[in-house]
Amino acid sequence: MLDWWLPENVSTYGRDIDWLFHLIYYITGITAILVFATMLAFLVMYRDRPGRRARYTHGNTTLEIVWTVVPSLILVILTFLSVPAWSKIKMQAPPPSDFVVQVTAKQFNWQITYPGPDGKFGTEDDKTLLDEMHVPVNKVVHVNLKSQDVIHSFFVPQFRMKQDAVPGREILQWFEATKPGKYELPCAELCGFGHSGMRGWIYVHTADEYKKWAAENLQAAAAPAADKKAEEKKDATTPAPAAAKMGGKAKK
Ligand SMILES: [Cu+2]
Repeated sequence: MLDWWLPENVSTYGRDIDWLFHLIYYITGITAILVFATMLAFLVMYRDRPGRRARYTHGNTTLEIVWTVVPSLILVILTFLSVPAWSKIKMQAPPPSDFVVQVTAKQFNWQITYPGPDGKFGTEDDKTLLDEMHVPVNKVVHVNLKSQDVIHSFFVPQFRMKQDAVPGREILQWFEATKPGKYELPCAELCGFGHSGMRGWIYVHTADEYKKWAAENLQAAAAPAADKKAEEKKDATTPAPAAAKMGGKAKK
């Protein structure tokens, strides 16, 4: 019912988050309405009228116990209800995957590093992109999150995923996107003067499109610009695939 104002969910665990979000929203919304209605009723009922004298009251112990115990119980129940989603997304080991990307946050960019053809990070053939990540759809992606300077926050609203990047730590976060598209990756932690401009994009491709993109942008052979130009000439007659149009700003 409230879905119209949340960004579209395109993540496997998004429903678990949305369900909790809506539950908490309804509970706090109904509570707010009850509190304000009572307050308005009391304003009218106990307004000043000629001949009416103020009455001194010591309060009502039963009522005070009730309005302390009930909200406490609700909070405890909400905690227990959120445990499954929290442990699935943050506590348990993520679903196994051979797709690992390194994300290093810095003022004010996301540096996305792919291991390159050898599948290992920290080697010559690593490929680093600035502010863009490309992943296949329906694939568990492991993100190794680091920060070069201050605390940043890796946030993809459509994935219902948010994780702080903390200097000195390497934090493993994961997601599985369920729909191809281009999704915003803003920094959700006030990290300095350029914070508001710190954003990247996550391109979720179909399996085929991703293969094409990876072949063009991640393979060692993809680097020389001269080869690329020759290829473009060859391909000039056929329409360029969507993945190629999205392109990659390779850093090295
Ligand atoms: Cu930031």
